[in-house]
Amino acid sequence: MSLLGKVRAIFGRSRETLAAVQTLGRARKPIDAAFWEELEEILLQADFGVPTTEKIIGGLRTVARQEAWRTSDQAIARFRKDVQRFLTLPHPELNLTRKPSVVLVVGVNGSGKTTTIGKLAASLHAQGKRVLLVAADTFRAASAEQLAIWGERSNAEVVRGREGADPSSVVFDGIAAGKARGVDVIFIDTAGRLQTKSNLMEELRKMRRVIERETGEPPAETLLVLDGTTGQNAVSQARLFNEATALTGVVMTKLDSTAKGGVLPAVVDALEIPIKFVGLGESIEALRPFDPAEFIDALFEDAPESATA
Ligand SMILES: Nc1nc2c(ncn2[C@@H]2O[C@H](COP(=O)(O)OP(=O)(O)OP(=O)(O)O)[C@@H](O)[C@H]2O)c(=O)[nH]1
Ligand SMILES: [Mg+2]
Repeated sequence: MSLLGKVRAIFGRSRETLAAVQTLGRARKPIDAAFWEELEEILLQADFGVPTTEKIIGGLRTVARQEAWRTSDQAIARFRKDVQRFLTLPHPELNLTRKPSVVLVVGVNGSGKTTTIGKLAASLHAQGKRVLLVAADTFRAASAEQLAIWGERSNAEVVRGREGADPSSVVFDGIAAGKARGVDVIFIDTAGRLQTKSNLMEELRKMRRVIERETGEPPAETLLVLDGTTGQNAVSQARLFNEATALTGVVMTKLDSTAKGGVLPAVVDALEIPIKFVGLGESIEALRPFDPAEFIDALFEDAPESATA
């Protein structure tokens, strides 16, 4: 199967919910109250969430009135374009122009931070960059070990701190080592934390301040790693991590599991920060730059015709 085909197959799992949108379009139903209700129901099921669903449907209803649409296929064609436009924000690629560029990686427990760093490090190494991984997760000894394994796989260097050390001191050491060695990119791996624990969020602010002080600038990138299968809680995570750390991008992982597609537009709508990468599996190559057009095509393409019969 081609890589694009594979991406389609993977994203396509979200279709189990979103295929219903396609079916609704194909049915060429009259555009009436029942139609809008049905569309709303489907979007809520697909994890778009209430605010994003209302925004999308509100916009569609206005255009439907203005352009005197008669049947659902017209509304659904426009819906597809609207969602793609929604997902398209400026600067979807990593901004790594400084030397060194510091990338701070944050998120809740188990969202995929360490794995994503490993995958990104491998891809940057392949592009000829010298990469350093900093294990600022000093909470568990096993996590520095896990990062070290990713360092070996991706040909990146690793700096770790003592177990229980202040994460900010490890960040300080990591940046000093990165500067001394002349690396291009420094990834800071942080411990997973609940977005509602204010002391842990304060710890992230402190790491951010150390980065600013030691490099003269905020992190080149602050990436929030979200588990795509967590549904609407991802929106709360996005908001609170953004308040604490001024995010520049989101990585949505585990889209190969049973993620519902709507969480991507919901997060982008809440933050107005681009999704930069999507995780499509556990292996080193299973990370892709996020392409809204590809995502939308995958969601809607090959939706089973038979569903309308
Ligand atoms: N299926 C799938 N699994 C993933 C993906 N990304 C990460 N994982 C798995 O999710 C689990 C947690 O990943 P980690 O990278 O350890 O997550 P973390 O955010 O660093 O976790 P903590 O440091 O404990 O907070 C591991 O088993 C990974 O292999 C993905 O895109 N797809
Ligand atoms: Mg980790």
